[in-house]
Amino acid sequence: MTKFMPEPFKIKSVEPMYFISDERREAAIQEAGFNTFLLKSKDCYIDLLTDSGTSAMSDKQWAGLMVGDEAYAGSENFYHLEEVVKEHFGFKHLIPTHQGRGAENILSTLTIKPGDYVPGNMYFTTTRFHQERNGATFVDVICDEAHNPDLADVPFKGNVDLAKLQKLIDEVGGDKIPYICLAVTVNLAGGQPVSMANIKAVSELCHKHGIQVMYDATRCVENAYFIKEREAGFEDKSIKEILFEMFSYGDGCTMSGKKDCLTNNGGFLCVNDDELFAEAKGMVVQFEGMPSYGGLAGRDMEAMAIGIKESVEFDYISHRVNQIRYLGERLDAAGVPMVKPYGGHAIFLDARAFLPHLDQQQLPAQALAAAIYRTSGVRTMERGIVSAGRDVKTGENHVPKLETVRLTIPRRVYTYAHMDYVADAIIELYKNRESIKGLEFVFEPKVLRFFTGRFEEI
Ligand code: PM9
Repeated sequence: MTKFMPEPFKIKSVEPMYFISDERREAAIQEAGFNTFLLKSKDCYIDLLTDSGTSAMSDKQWAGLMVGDEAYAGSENFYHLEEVVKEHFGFKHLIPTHQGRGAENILSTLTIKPGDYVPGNMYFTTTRFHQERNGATFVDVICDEAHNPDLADVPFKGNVDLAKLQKLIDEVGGDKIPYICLAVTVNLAGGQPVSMANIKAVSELCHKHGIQVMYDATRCVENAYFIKEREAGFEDKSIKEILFEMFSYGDGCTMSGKKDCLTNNGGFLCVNDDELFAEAKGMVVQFEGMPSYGGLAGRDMEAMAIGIKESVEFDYISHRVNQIRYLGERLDAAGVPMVKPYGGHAIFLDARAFLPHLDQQQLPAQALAAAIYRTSGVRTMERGIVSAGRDVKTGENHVPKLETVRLTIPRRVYTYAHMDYVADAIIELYKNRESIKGLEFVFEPKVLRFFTGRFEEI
């Protein structure tokens, strides 16, 4: 049997892509201040910046756009989305938002009081931003293994370390912790999953102390796939059943629909608590729109409802994870250092091991992402010291153990042939890695600096 089964779709509509000349790439990376976020899309040959909003929609989703009910209130598509979310996630209440951070804003504003603590299994940029904006201190309670890129045999590197969580509860008390943000999978750990056993244990511990369990559900289908593949007792369960069980232990979630819901736009907040739901409805009308659309068009909600159903199809999700594994294995065979095991949405290159001649203060991941673009036209993203930002209290740089470049694979967009191009380009660059110079900031924005910061070669 073929190890890597072909793409589980036929191509019905195509978007041409063009190779970018050496001269244009060189000019483009200079114009972008060595920040791949600032490159123009037309200057990118293969775009692995993110898997957010970059999915290819199916024929059924495109057809769904045509049945968009664009009524200001009570759109048919909202009721469809509500039904699908209830069937797959199981939470009692749904509030659509324009994207994930819209939901993060509502949840953090309504539940956090200044001086609170929000534990999480590793930070995410926008998520921590909203927690801190509302006066909370984020506390990382992920297991130590998650910070080590080389531990390839740990199947659930996204797991919460229960001792770390217990220690925080003992130190500050449950009443200072409105919720735990439980990410499934964990983006910045390299797309690593959380086991069902760990989810259950976290839920028990939190609920014992009156702490709500709020999932960051952004890549929850990938998490369900890893549970099916790696956790005893789940091999015969469907992805949908596993997903439903994962959420049955919690109190709500924030969701960026732009990832596992297979859409180009959208997100939502789910909660079980009636009072919190009432307050969230009061807030969504101030910042997003009516509670029955939350910043989305009816057609977007329809595409999201259909996308959720497609995302739990086994052929889709197994191809997705295996395409990433394929890229990982090709790079690994050439000795390119990476976070292992391979994640659910991306390969994360270990920039410090790739560029041992650079100190972390010389921004090796930012430099590597720029060099990959410069030499191949492949756009990737820094996920290291630049993304980590500064401590809000001390102003000092956060210094993450993982200094990575993320090769993020959009869903249903690229084929194995594209992965070969990417692998060849990075392997070639790895042979010439000594030529890559470090970078320094020439413009550093105060918040979420990785999006718009500018750099110069040292
Ligand atoms: N993630 C990503 O590329 C897009 C923006 S940050 C560069 O990985 C998690 C785990 C995410 C995420 C976005 C959000 C926010 C929340 N949690 O982008 O607002 O990966 O829809 O979601 C990005 P929105």
